[in-house]
Amino acid sequence: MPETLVLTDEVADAVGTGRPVVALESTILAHGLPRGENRVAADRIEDAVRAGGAVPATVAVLDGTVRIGLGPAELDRLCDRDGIAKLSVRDLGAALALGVDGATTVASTSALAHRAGIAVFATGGLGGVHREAGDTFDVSADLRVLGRTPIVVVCAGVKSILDVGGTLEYLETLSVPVLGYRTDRFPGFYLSDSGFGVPWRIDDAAQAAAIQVRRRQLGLDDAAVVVANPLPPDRQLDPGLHDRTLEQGLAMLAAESVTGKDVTPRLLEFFHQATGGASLRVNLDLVLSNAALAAAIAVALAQADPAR
Ligand code: PSU
Ligand code: MN
Repeated sequence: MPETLVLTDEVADAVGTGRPVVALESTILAHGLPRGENRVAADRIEDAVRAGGAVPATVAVLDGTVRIGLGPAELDRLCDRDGIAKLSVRDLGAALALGVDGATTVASTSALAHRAGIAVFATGGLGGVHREAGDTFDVSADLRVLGRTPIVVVCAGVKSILDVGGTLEYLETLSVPVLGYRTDRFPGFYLSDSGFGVPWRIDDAAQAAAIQVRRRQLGLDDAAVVVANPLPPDRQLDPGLHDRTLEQGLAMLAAESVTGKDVTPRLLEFFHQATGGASLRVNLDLVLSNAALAAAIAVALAQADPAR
């Protein structure tokens, strides 16, 4: 039998000696960013983690093996090829048994990173409750998996295409804490403020680490901690452009009957085209910012709880 979980030597060494590691997802590379841009972004995101003093570990499935940490050739393969599957947790068994290549979502990256001993994960935006969820039952698997996976996830909130209030209610039901980083507002991915507040505000990485340490001490850390990190308002997508594009994008999804796991990639692509690349710049900006903050939290957590 092949190994199921393969760590690079660098990641295995860092995990084994308690040094800071940040997991990164691959769906944003393979399905969230356009070809060409995605490969450049992959390096820049890893560089942002390294600059913050942590080891990056991009997660994917290659030839039916879970890889925790990817080299340049593997990132090329993920970013440049057709036929990379989008793998949530439910897809992992099939992907491994059938030997496919696939990118991991927030749900599957969190679950796999935790199994590899990694405590912090950076992404762009979480999946959530879709606007028509009452009829379609489209609630991202990200939420349920975060409800049972002890990892700190740094994100820029959830995409504005979602039912943001419904998503926050669902996270409350799952006992997933949501911490606003230097803000009282829950970010809306492209927008600095989704229109909803957060239950807790933190002002530095050490506070995020302290919260996770206290949860561990209580034995109540079975769910993830979401750290919501907004872009500053002067770097967000222009709200007027955002609202127009969202309306057109939702109409496009309905007209083309896009459903299921194709919704998120199609809408991101639509935004990137309809805004003439403005949303792409914002998307990259927020992922880099999240990677840097995740590195700072991983460093603080390694200092605060070296025993783990
Ligand atoms: N946010 C982004 N780009 C993405 C995603 C989120 O900026 O590509 C991906 C993440 O991998 C997330 C997934 O887990 O979309 C959610 O997909 P769905 O809505 O089908 O659950
Ligand atoms: Mn969905």
